[in-house]
Amino acid sequence: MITRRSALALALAAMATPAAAHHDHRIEVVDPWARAALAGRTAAAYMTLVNPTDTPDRLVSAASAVAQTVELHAHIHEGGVMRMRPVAAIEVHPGEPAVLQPGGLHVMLIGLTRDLKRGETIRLTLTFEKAGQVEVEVPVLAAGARGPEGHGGHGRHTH
Ligand SMILES: [Cu+2]
Repeated sequence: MITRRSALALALAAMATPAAAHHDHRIEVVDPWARAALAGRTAAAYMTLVNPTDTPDRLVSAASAVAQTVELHAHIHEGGVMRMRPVAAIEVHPGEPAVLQPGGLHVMLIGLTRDLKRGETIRLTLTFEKAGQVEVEVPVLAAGARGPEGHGGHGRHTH
C-alpha cells in the first residue's frame, strides 16, 4: 500500500513538472495580446514565439476557455483579396522568431463564450510538438489596437 502510494506521489510530482522536463525543449512567448470583442463573435490573439533551443519546433494547436473553437490561421492574398486560412502548424525555428500579427499569422478564437474586455487577461494554452503545453496570459487591448502598448506595433521597440 505504501509503495503504491509513493508511486502515485511520484507520478503526480512528474505531472506537476513544467515543459522544462521535455529534454530542455521550450518556447518563449513574447508580447502576447488580443483585441477586445463581444461574446459570440471571433477574436484573434497575436504574439511572438521564440525558440531558444537548437531544435526546430512547431505550434500545433491552441485552446482557450473563452472560445468554442481555437484555430491557427494565416492571411493569404487571393486575387487581390486578403483571406484567412487555417494552417496545420506554425513553425518556430531556432533564431527565427515566429511573429503572429494583424494581417499575418494569428491564433483565431472562434465563438467567444463571453465578452473579451479591454484591460483583462485571458488564458491561452499553446501546444508545441516538442515543448509541449505552454500556458500564456494574454492581455486584452482596445478593439482597434494595433499592438502591445509601448511597442512599435509589431513587437519592435521604437527607440
Ligand atoms: Cu483568423
